Amino acid sequence: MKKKNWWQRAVIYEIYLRSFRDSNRDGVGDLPGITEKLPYLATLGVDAIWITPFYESPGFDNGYDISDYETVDPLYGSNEDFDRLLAEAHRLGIRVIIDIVVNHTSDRHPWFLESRTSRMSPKRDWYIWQDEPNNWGSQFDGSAWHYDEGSGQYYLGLFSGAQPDLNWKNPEVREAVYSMMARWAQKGVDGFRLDVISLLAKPDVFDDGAMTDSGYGTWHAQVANNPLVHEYIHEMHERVFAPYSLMTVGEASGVTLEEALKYSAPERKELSMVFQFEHVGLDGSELYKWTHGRIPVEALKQVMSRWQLELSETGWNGLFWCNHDQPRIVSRLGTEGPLRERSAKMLATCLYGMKGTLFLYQGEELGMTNAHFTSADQLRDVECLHAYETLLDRYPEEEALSIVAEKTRDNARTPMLWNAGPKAGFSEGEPWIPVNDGYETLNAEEQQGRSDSVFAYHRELIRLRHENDCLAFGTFRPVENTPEPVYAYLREDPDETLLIVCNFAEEEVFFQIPETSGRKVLLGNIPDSRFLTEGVLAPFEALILTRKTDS
Ligand code: TEU
Repeated sequence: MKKKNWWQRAVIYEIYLRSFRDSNRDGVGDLPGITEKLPYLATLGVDAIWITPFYESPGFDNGYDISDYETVDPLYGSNEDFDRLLAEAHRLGIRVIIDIVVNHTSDRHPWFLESRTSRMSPKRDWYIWQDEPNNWGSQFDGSAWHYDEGSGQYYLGLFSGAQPDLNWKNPEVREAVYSMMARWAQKGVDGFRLDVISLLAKPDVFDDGAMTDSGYGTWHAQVANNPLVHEYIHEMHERVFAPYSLMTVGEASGVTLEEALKYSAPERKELSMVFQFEHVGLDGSELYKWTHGRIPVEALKQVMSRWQLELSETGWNGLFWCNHDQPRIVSRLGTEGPLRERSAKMLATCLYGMKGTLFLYQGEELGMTNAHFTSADQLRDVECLHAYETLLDRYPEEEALSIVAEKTRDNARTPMLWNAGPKAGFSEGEPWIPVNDGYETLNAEEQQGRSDSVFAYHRELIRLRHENDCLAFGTFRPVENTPEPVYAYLREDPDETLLIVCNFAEEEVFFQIPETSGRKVLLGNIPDSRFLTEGVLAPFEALILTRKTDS
C-alpha cells in the first residue's frame, strides 16, 4: 500500500455537535454524546471526525461566534469531556479535527469588549473600525458595518454584528490566534477545519461593492482570497501546522481553481486542502441561493471534472456533498421516493470514486433527506430567518416558506436519526429543532442490521478507499460525450484502472463504451446489473468496474 499523508485516503466524518447525540436531556447534542457514539463511527470505519465549534459562545450562529476559544461551552460539556472524547477517539483509531473560527469572534469575546471601550483602547486595532460605513451588506442581516454608540464608530462584521471581523493586519492578533491554536494542538488534536479562511485578509481601502438585490453592495470580490491571506496562512503553517503535523482544511467559498492551488500545493506550505463550493452552488449563485433552482447534472459533471483534472495532481481536493450549511444531497440530486437508498448509494459512489479527501456529513451515511419544514416556527437558523423576512416582501407566504424550506441550512441540522424510539434516539428531552418524519424506518439501527443498507454501502466504500491504491491515488480522467444523466470517469495507475459510472436519472439509460471491455464489477448499487452485458444502466445505478493491467 502506498504511504502518503494519512488524510489523503481518509474519510472524515463531520459532526454537527448540536444535533448528533444529547446525553443530558437538554435537547442539545453534546461532547459526551459524541463519545457515546464513537463505536458506531468505528464500525462505519471513518478515519477522523470533524466536530463543529464547541467553545463558549452566545450561540447567535450556533457556535460560529466564539466568546472564549479555550473553554468548552457548558451547553456542550466541559474541557474534561473534550479530553475524554479525544482520548477515546484515539483509542479507537479515530483522529479528531476541530473547527476553528478566526476570521471573526463573537461580539462578547473579551477582545472585542475591550476593543469597543474606546478609540484609545490597546485592542482597538484588533478589529476593524471606521468613521463611516460603505455599502457592504452582511451575510445574515443588513449592513456589514455596525455602529457602536459608546465609541462613535462602525465596526466590520461581514456575517453579522454579533460576529465582528478580527484585524489580521495586526501582528498581535495573529500571535494570539497562533498561540491559542498551538494549545489545542498540544492537547493532541489532529487538525483544524478553518472557517471562512479565505476572508482573513481585508483590503486597505473599503470601496463600495456591486449592488445586489438585498439593497447592499457585495464585499466578496474585495475580501475573498486577497493576496495577503496566503502570507497569513503560510505564517500559521510555520507556527502551528508544521510543528504539530496537523491536517488542515480551509473553508473557501467562491475560491477559484488558481487560488485553491495556492492554498493546497504542498510546496507553498499553507493548507492540506480547501473546501470549494462551485458544485453545490449550481442551483443558485454564490451570493443568492433562495430560489427553487436544481443543480443541472451536465454542469455538475463539468465542474467536478474540472476540479479533479486541475487540482488533484498538483494540489489536493476536499470532496463533499453535504455539510452543516447545505441541504441534504439525496433531496437535491437523488430522490426521496422508493429509490432513495439506491440514489444515495449512487451519489456516494460518484464522490468516493474521486481523488481527494472525502468528507461525510452525519446522516449522509443513512441517506437522510431534507426536513420538509411546514411552518416558519420550525426554522432555527439565523440566516434563513432573515432570508424568510426578505422573501415575504417579494412572494406570498406559502411560496416564501417553500423556498426557505428547500434551501435552509436547518435541513442539515435536524437531529441524527439513531433508532425508532422517541425522538429517534437523539434525546430523552425536547430536541432544539424538530426531528425528521419517517425515522421509524430510516435510522442507523435499522441500517446497521441490514447488509444492503446505505450504511453498509458507505462502509464498503470506506474499506475500498483504504485498501485500493488506484482509488486513493490513481489519475482522474473523465469519459467524454456521455448521455446527459450519465457521469463516467476513469481512475488510472500502472497496476489497475477503475471505471466509475453513475446514472443520475430516475430512468433507465442506454450507454455503451469501449472502456468497459475486460472489466469486472468491484462494487455496484443494484444486484443484477445489465450494464456490462447489455449497456443498460438502471435508474440511479452506479458501478465501480476494475481492470488489472497485464503483468
Ligand atoms: O460558512 C461560511 C459561508 O460562507 C456560509 O455562510 C455559506 O455561504 C452559507 O452558509 C451558505 O448558505 C461558515 C460556517 O460553515 C457557517 O456555519 C457559519 O455561519 C459562517 O461560516 C460564519 O462563521
